[in-house]
Amino acid sequence: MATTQQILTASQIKDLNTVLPLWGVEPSGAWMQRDFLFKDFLAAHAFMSQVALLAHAHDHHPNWSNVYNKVSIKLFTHDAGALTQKDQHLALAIDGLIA
Ligand code: H2B
Repeated sequence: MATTQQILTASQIKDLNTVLPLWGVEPSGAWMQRDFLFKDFLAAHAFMSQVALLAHAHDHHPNWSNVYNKVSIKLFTHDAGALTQKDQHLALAIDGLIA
């Protein structure tokens, strides 16, 4: 996936609220996070498998946790120590998995 690791500017971070309204963005742009709720553990696990395929395709990987039917995903670019376009694009793709 040809996206850049250029750190998002302050105005791009502000725009995330419009582009990705269901994601919470840390004000300084260190990370973004969203919680996903499913009917049970198997549904949550199926979602995580789909996200794993996306992460592999994007060569970009989430920090995440799962407790039964809840999946919490935090995105940032480890190499940059901040949000980059790679995070924005992966978040959009993850949102695309949800009907
Ligand atoms: N994922 C995330 N979230 N941040 C990174 O900086 C990152 C990654 N780097 N996935 C990638 C893999 C890098 O380690 C490989 C070598 O492309």
